[in-house]
Amino acid sequence: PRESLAEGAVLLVHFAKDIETELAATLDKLTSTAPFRHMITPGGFRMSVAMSNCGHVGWVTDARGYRYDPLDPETGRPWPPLPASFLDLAARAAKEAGFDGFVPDSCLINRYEPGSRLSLHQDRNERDFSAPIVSVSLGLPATFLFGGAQRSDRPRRIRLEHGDVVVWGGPSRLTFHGVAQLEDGHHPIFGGRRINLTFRKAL
Ligand code: MD3
Ligand code: FE
Repeated sequence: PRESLAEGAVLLVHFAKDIETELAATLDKLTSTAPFRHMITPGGFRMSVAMSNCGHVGWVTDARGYRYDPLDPETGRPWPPLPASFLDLAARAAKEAGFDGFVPDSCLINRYEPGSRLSLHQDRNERDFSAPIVSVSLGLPATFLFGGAQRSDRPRRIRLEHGDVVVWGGPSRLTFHGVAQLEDGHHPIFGGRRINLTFRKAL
């Protein structure tokens, strides 16, 4: 089932569920190579969401600012490559939403624990806003905050569950968004956590 959230934004309900075991195993491998870490914002705050990346470049933040970096600052090594199963999932989801030929070069892996949140922001560190962003939710459910073109626009609350995939493109690409504080819970595969994969064409 698919649900239109706004112009250019499509929710593909439970789209990734049939490959949950593959995704979980792949995530364990990736994050043993490039471990989750809590990054620091340019303003000096530690993010409550732990992050890692795979792909040609990874999204990082530190005292120098936000950027895409080909090297993991923690290890000094390149990020692990995007696994074929990830590329395939992102391309299939984008196609389903009308973005044929989507080839991401970066995947940000976000890990939420109870109490973790992501405040309202825009994704604007990418070079080409005509490419969509594909996001995959795994594990505990979350309340996604979907705002407007202005930070002051009151956000809608959208429940995102295990296996849900959202494609954000066109007029939705630069909307303000965030994630409400994660509630406690237990998921049979991911335990007391939520993982979000965000596929982007950064370069
Ligand atoms: C709507 N992550 O990493 S993914 C992020 O659940 C981020 O971890 C959230 O926002 C998470 O930057 C939400 C959904 C998402 C991603 C990008 C968007 C929604 C978006 C860009 C434009 C509009
Ligand atoms: Fe974002």
